[in-house]
Amino acid sequence: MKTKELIFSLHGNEFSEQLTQRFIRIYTIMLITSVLVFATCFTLREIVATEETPEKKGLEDAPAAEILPERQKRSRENITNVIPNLNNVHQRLQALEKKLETLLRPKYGDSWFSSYFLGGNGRNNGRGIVGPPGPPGKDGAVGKPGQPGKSGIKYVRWGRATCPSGAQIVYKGLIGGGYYLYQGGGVDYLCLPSSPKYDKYKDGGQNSGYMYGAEYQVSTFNPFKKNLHDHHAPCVVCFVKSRASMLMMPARNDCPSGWTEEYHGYLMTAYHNQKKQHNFICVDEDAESYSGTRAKKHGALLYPVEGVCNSLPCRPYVGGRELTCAVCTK
Ligand SMILES: [Ca+2]
Repeated sequence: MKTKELIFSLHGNEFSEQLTQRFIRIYTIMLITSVLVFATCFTLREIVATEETPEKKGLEDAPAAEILPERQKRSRENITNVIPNLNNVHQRLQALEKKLETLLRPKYGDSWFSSYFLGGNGRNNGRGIVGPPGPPGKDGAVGKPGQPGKSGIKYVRWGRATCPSGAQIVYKGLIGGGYYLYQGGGVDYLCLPSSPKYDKYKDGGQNSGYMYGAEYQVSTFNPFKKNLHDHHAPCVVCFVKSRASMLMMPARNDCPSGWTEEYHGYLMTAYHNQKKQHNFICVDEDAESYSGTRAKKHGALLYPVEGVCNSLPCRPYVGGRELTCAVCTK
């Protein structure tokens, strides 16, 4: 396919429209130029005609030696008179050019005149120069509310089998831990469910890790409302849907500002001089017995926790005083 046919096939009507507009502009400028040239010629003719009136006839009768210098003098005068007229025409042409340039500048750029007659450089596929970006648009409408976020927090209420108001029971059971005379095994107290489910197993001891039920050891001092010495300790896992964080506050029986108290009670852990180590847990101040009867099996043990001076600042801490605790959510 020839180049011209290719151009027409690519641009179609748009190319034809641009060609027609350019032709009209060329025709307009040629017309204006013709009028100006005609006006100039007419002016020159009038000047020449003026020179040929009575004064010219008088010269015909004069001797040839006098006619030649006189004609040279008058020619110089004519030229001197024509120059201001030509300057006037030139100024008008410049004014017209400026007006056209002002009208066509947005489409053809700063050098429209040279581009117009010598051809543009074809930037942007002949579509003109891209203008500056417009101002930002208005803000859009507010979107629909999103889906409720997933939140909630769980905690263990040690020493109780029911959850506080506003919390759901996940499951309940009894506190388990390692044997109080063994060094090995885990150190965490666990809230074991009341009904275990087994998969593969082999009954009988195979020298494994061991899990024991936990008993309160409060014979020397019982901070609870009931006498729970040697009783198995219950526990319950609670879930609060409306809050997302949990804090176990040691040495305080209340919660920081902005936090909701779930329960408060006393810190408990393993005996300080026995081999078994355990973590500290917060047992409810109104702790209960798991089975209702005294067990005295001495598996995992739970002792109150006393502060010790010389390492803790006394005061405000008091040596030998049982430490409180609180479980808080937010
Ligand atoms: Ca004490």
